[in-house]
Amino acid sequence: MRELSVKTPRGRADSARECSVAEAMADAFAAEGVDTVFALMGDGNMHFLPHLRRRGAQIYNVRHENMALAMADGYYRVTGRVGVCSVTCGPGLTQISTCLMIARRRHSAVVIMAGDSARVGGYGGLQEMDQRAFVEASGGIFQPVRLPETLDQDVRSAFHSARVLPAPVVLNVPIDIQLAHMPSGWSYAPSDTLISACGPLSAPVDDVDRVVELIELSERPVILAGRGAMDPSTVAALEELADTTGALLATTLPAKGVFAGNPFDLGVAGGYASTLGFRLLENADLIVAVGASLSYYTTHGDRLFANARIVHVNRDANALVADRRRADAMLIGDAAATLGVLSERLGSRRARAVRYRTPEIVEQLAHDPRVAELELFDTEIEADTVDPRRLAMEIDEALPDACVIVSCGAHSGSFPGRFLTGKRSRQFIHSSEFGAIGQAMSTAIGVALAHGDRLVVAFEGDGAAMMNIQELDTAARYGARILFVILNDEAFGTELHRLRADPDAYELAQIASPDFVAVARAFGIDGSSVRRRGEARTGVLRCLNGTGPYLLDARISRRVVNVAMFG
Ligand SMILES: Cc1ncc(C[n+]2csc(CCOP(=O)(O)OP(=O)(O)O)c2C)c(N)n1
Ligand SMILES: [Mg+2]
Repeated sequence: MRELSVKTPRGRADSARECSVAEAMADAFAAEGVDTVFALMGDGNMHFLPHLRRRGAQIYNVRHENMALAMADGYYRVTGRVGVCSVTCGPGLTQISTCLMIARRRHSAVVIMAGDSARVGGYGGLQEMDQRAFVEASGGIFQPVRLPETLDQDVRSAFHSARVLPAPVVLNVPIDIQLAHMPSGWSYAPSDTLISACGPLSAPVDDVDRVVELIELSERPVILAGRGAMDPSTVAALEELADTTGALLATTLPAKGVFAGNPFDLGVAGGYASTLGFRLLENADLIVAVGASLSYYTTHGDRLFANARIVHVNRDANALVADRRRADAMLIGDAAATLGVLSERLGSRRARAVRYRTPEIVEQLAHDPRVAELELFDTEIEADTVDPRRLAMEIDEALPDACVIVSCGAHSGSFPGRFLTGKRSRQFIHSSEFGAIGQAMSTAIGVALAHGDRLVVAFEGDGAAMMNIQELDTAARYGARILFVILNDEAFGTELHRLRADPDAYELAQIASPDFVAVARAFGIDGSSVRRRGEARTGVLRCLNGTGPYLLDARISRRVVNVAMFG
């Protein structure tokens, strides 16, 4: 006798009916609010996914497991909701190792439902392996479903860990457990019922007073906003704090644009800083980093802030551990609440508000830094290619302010990073954590499928594009609203520029690329190539007039060198 499962108003799932563990697990996922899953099917998850689909979830069939995880990660990054993907056992799981490590480094909340071989027997052990060892070596948290009786605890624990750490969690479910019967009368309470609501956390007043003292001593303070300080009220509080302390403003790459239009904004800190921004950051004597972990990228491999005192405002007391940074003071608390106390303690001691805002610096900041950057390499470029800096600027002008930019790493990734302008309504997602290439297009698909209303623009090098080109098919099938821009120098540009002095090596780094427009068309995606000025703009407008994905194959010059990498 089968009864329908019941979802209570709090999302709790209960069932008195007979069902398999796979089916009950689908109830549990639905109770967690999972309505989107990026998946590639096999023995290990084919008993589960149809049940979840019957409960209303959208299952996106993806072409490679690693990219299913990249999409779930992209989904998390724009929604803040746990991203979910699903892979089969053995070879399905081993495909995801790179994106698992990336999700760990990004602190992304993702749950990966992975099948595992039956504990006894099953295809003579064909796909058996030590999945725990593999997951843990790849940076994932391993959460097994141990027994039907522990399903509720195990699933809840997976979602809870993903959310609070945040981190990628592999929910590992042996096939024989999936097919077993659930004990009658089971119930599921979702992970958010474990987290009791608590008010905003503010740092202790003594710690705040120490920071007031450091601000008082400073001549050239900079307030740096990171991913944890992007909500508009925190941004407003930071701008006010900067006004009253004479500080300049800067952001990490993910927070690029949150201070757009503020005359004291020096832009992004790190390798993608403008020349002026870099100099101002090098000369700063105090950095107040709010919701920013001062990573390798932000400090440009520790080359920035060497002479500055460092104050951290971060909710996470562990924010510094991973990135080896010292802190002269640390305020552990929510940005908005802590800034409120800081502003109160600063009180009337606000007279010296000029500090880093000398007339000379304010005048320099008024100029578009990209103009000076263009002069750095005023070089003749090859016929039928475009300057990647001007390409980014041309695309920038044609794009609406409110869009999401997903950029690659490698040599060409710096051009969108430096030459697209930040806007308050524009979000930047960088995809090269763990130094891995081949992520941007797939991350962008997860972003677009989560966020149908805003155009997503994905920048990917030609070499990286060939690592996830099959996902153009996924973008086409689901009509993802993405402008793919291939930064095509027909080379592993990073290596090419490094090896320039060695003719053999230089040749080895050159790889002729396919006609990406023809490839896109074969997948059902419209596109055009860019070999001259103006063609990018036409392509963007065609994309904006359409409804689905569009691809630009931009043949970029090899003569324009990324100063962040080789300057
Ligand atoms: C997964 C992975 N494989 C290889 C590398 C080494 N690598 C770094 S940059 C690069 C070149 C990538 O070429 P492309 O995407 O065309 O970007 P470009 O450097 O030309 O801008 C390679 C192969 C890497 N970082 N990650
Ligand atoms: Mg290339």
